[in-house]
Amino acid sequence: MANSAYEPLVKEFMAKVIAKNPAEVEFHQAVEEVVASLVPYIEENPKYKAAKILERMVEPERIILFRVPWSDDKGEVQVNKGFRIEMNSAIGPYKGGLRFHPTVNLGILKFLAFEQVFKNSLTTLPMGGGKGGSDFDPKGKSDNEVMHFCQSFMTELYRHVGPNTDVPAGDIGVGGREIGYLFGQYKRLQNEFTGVLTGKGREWGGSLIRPEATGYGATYFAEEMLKTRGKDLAGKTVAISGSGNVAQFATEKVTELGGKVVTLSDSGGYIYDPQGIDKEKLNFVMHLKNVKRGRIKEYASKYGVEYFEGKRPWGVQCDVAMPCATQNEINEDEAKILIDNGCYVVSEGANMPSTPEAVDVYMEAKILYGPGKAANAGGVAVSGLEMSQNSLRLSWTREEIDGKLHQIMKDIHETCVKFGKDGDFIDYVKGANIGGFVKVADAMIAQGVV
Ligand code: NDP
Ligand code: 2IT
Repeated sequence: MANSAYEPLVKEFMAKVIAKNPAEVEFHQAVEEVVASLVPYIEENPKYKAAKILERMVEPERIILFRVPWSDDKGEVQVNKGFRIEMNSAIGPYKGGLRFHPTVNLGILKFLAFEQVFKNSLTTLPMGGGKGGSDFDPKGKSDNEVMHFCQSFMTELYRHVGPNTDVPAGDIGVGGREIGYLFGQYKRLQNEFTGVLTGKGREWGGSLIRPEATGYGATYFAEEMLKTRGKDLAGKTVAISGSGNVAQFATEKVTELGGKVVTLSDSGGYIYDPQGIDKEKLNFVMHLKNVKRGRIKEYASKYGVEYFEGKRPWGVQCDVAMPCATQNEINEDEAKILIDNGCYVVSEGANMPSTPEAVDVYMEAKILYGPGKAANAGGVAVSGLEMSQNSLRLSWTREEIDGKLHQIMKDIHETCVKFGKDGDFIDYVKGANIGGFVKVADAMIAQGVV
């Protein structure tokens, strides 16, 4: 992926990162992609080299690791790992989600925290980057167990976070229910009602449109990319993976803009509905996933469509693909199949869903490829707006927030074009990486060696 003249520099930098952070493969992957974009830019702007900005950016400012003991409904003691990566606070308090999933480990959270720094900078709002979570699996747990886990998690985390220090939010396995339990425990321990988390309920400091923001934002980003070719989403066939928060609201917005969403998935497999997942069917999915906490397979029996067990949806015919589940969910072969089937837009709702080899396939085919740190920045952008509303002790209307979200996604697209345009082709990876880097790097230089 690196410009060949700079490859030795990228390799040399990566050798050090790998030696210092062994076994953190997702972190290496995320860093390498960014470094490949940034090395040429830094060579042209030696002030960043002299200040060792990249070397500093790959080292988290602070990592908090802790034990999370809790007891389940049978009274049995359970122990999980707790993490918070405070990656970079050059342009604002640490900001980023919490992920509760059995696969969570240090390398995965460091990749997410690293990406978050660039993403948050791209939103134009004053937020640094962080990420956290646990290897706790909310699946199959009762509400009572989830509450006890969240209370234990916050009993340690509360001393490290705060509205001007570090403001967590949701991610995989952390939605409105978990944010509620975490907030309740923070308030109790700190004796303070404050904007320490985003994604809160509307009645207690949450922002309208925050649940919708990531999926809506990734759809607005797809629409902006399409516009560069004089097109829009109307009449387009869209393959979406996942069926959680991001996938649900991407489906809603794509459908509203006239597109037809034909797939959704979960870790069990995917459903293919060639008629399209309309409003009524989406309501069924929302109830199934958010209330019943069931499996996407049930959609197939309810609507008489096909379910593909253990498979991902990238083999279907589509114009647009929106991976909205997890990292590395599109590999090289799947990227080739997508393109062979006519797909020419990939807008990533998930973080790093495409492997580096898949990204190479997109670049080679010169499709419209919006990487996660640009395309899914709408979620954290509205988190930033939630923080502003909490500070002002005011709430803005749905229309105001959706309008601001839409404008932010247009601005992020514009930034990607500014830094990534290469003749007729827009390299959104390069654009997002350089566009996200500059503000953070300049702030770091201004603040001295810290
Ligand atoms: P949810 O927990 O609401 O949904 C996650 C979905 O992805 C579920 O359908 C889940 O299936 C599926 N999934 C998760 N892990 C895997 C896996 N290892 N293999 C296959 N399927 C998997 O999470 P979100 O919708 O919030 O997050 C989805 C993605 O979007 C993540 O990459 C997240 O980092 C990213 N993101 C989220 C933002 C937000 O605001 N929530 C903001 C920006 C990015 P199952 O239920 O079977 O596990
Ligand atoms: O990956 C992400 O941007 C998120 N999970 C949302 C972070 C946030 O603070 O809203």
